[in-house]
Amino acid sequence: MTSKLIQAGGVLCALAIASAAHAGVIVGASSATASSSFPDPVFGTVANLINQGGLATGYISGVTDFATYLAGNPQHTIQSPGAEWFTPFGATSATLTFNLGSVLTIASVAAWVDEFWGAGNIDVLTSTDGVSFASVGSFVPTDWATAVSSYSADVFSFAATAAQFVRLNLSNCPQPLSQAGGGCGMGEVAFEAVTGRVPEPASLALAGLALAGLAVSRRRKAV
Ligand SMILES: [Ca+2]
Ligand SMILES: [Ca+2]
Repeated sequence: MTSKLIQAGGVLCALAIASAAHAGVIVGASSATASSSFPDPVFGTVANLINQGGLATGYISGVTDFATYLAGNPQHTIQSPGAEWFTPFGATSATLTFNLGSVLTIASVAAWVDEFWGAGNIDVLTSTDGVSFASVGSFVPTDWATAVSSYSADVFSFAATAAQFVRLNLSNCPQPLSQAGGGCGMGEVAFEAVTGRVPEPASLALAGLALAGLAVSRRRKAV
């Protein structure tokens, strides 16, 4: 009986690890910079990418569950004022750098890519110091038709990595279904952080042992 109870504790422990490994919260950057921006604040304000401006449903940075929020398919407006950022006309590439405010463990990028210009390819790089960046991969975002009334996020996930800074290298701007002669355009960018949501194996093992011990002690009292 004792060994079965300990096994049960171990199973609960394993389940806790499995669910924690997939859980993450959505995090917005505290600041952002762009290699070039449209020469008009209505279209060239990079802060519009991290202010939740244009999102039909908002989130609480560091609190809202990332997967649950994105599963709700939150839409971004196609309107630009207070909500979107663009390069000057004719730019085929641009670099966006986001500062998360502190080093977190990042596992995904959610990017709402503008329907009017967009970006054909996005390389994702991370850094802990803002100086030395390493690639975690790249993705081809959805090419929205300019006629859409709103647009969804593309989620790019990668091996969890420690980062305070995330850089997006946009290229192949504008996208094929976008305005010819345009540049790069984005609506919003957010991140999935698993920091603080993954219990340390040592404390989980102790919790599992404590659970098993509790069960054993109850069994003994019953006897
Ligand atoms: Ca737009
Ligand atoms: Ca926005």
